[in-house]
Amino acid sequence: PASADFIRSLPKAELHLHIEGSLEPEQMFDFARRNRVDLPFRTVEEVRAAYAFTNLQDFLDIYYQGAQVLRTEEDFHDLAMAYFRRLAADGGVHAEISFDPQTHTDRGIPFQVVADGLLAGMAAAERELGVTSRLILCYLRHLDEESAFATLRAAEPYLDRITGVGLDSSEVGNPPSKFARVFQASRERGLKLVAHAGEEGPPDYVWQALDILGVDRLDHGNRALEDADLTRRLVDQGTTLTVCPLSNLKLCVVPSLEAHPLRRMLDLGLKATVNADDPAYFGGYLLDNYARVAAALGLDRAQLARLARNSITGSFLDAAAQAPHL
Ligand code: ES4
Ligand code: ZN
Repeated sequence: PASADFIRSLPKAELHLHIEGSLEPEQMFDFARRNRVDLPFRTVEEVRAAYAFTNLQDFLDIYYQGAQVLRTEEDFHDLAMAYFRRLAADGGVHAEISFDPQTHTDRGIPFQVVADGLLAGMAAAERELGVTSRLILCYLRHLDEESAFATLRAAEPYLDRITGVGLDSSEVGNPPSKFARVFQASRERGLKLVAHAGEEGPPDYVWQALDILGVDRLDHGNRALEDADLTRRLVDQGTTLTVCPLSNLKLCVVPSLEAHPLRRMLDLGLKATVNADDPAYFGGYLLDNYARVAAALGLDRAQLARLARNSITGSFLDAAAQAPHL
């Protein structure tokens, strides 16, 4: 089996990472203390014990609660920098990190505080670690389209520093079609488009992400495999799928890592990548995701190198910035 050292040595980009999902319990207590926020937990062990999810909504409830400790620009800077240090240790060279502005603006934290803090952390990571990054603004799909439009307006002064928009949160009952207009407006502003689809939602939601939103990349996409025509479309189009093995395991999207469709995706010719999603909640960062799914599925070095290469070519870096990693 491929060793962790081999995987670490591959230049890799992380394309599906919610920065709020990198908040470790220890950090949650640090931020709560310095911001004088009350937590419903007394110890790190109590927090970890609460991370026993069986579906997406159970996870989201605790993830939004954890984010309440994030209040200042410094918090967002420190959160991002801690993530980039772990990425660099895993042999990551680039990350396209998502953030959920509405989770913060809805509790009175200005968009600027969040964006300035994250952008400062991204600049520090490039300077100190040599890790490049891009920022993806995610609309929360359980909220309405008007709230997404308000978020796009708040982001207006930052659009030169935001690479794309995404769609996350509770999938079932909130189809991509609900956000057709705000995605069109986002595209008109020159933003790249991604969306979570086919994590818990049906293949029809993946069709909608392609045909109605016109996404440049698909987050998850697992359930696309239930539809042969859809699978062929994704192969023919060369759509990058940002797959998250440990997330899928924790949220019971798959019954075991041995049953994960990643190997099948590669065999079908889909452009799959490996990502951590919400590493503090799902039990592993980028290298853990590669190593554990590789062990469970018996992936060989060529398949791992393919996954790493897909992450570079599937990134929103231009060809000149990708070249050193290929
Ligand atoms: C998420 Cl795993 C996942 N799915 C949908 N929305 C999310 N937000 C953060 N993690
Ligand atoms: Zn996600």
